[in-house]
Amino acid sequence: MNPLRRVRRYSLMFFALLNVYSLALFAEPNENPFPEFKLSLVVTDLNNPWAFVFLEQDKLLITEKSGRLLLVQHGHIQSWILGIPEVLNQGQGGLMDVALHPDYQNNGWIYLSYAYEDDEGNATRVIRGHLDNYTFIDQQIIFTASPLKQTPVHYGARLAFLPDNSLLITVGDGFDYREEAQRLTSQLGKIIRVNDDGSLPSDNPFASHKEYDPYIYSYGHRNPQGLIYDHVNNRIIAHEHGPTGGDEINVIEAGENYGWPVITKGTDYSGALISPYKTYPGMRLPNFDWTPSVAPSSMIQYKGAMFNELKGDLLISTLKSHDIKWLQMKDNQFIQQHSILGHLNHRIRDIDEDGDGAIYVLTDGENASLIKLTAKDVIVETSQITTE
Ligand SMILES: [Ca+2]
Repeated sequence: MNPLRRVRRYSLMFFALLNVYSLALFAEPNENPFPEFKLSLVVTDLNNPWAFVFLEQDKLLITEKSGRLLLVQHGHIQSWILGIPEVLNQGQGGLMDVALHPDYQNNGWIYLSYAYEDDEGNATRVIRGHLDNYTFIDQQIIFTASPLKQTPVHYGARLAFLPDNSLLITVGDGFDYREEAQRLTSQLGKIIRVNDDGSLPSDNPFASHKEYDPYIYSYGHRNPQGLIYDHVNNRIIAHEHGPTGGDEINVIEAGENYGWPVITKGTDYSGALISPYKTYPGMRLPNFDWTPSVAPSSMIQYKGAMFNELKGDLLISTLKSHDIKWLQMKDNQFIQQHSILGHLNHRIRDIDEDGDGAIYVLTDGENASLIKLTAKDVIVETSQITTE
């Protein structure tokens, strides 16, 4: 047997055992109230994946940092998509998020974010295009963050559409450029809002300020990589990586300042204080904070019917704490969190749900997998589990 086959067979056994373990774990009385579920493997052998999106039930696109966009159907990689522009695959950068236009069924627009590089530096860039069989065509550049930076880290790069079809894009502070997060002339450390074709929305908060960057929607961010529109409470929610401690969830409002690097509950990686301030006039405090850090990587608001107990709550994937945080909401407030999947001991990069409400999580790094969580009483088709 070749070594790869052996590894894959082992990993299947591994997950089969985990499946039993997770059921046993949640059978304990007074334990985690997360509903019982089963795990199955959808795709294995992914190489540093970053995000995925469902084109339809059982058909999805997965990005890999190297620049590959994979089309996966019924648990098998059908092809990788041709025509994806060259990406800067270095540090935290590469091909990153993938999102569908809210009217994708009619217009077919697919949006990608990635680390763009030219002779002068690098930036978070967003493009859109159409899928024509296995080729990405009709490409248009929607956004390129300015100014260019030299560090291959803190890109943000998460995409989310608002109900008016405008697009929010997170842009990180570039790490070495953290003071830029407070400058309204720079797009670093910001949440950006553009129309779906990349043009400027006339109702952006700084659209009429000649001296400010009109694409800025909110500022004072570090490296936000979770971004959703909360359809229950009609608001925007983002999370961002803090330094050491100080990971945050913020309710985002137009034109507001979220404090970085003037106020933070975190400290620098060296242990040094970033700022003497914990509060500052005109700067928003986080709605929820993780200290020590969990390294939140992505987020959904659960909508499906499969796990009714989760409806309207946030599910947040984490890298550092190797789990999914279930953040319960009540009357606009974030009231309590529970953790699941910690026993897998994997960094988790992305999370989403399918049309049935099954939850999918994407592990991080080399030899990564897409794993499906199904409610205990739902029959899992074994054909969806990738075997030899
Ligand atoms: Ca903050």
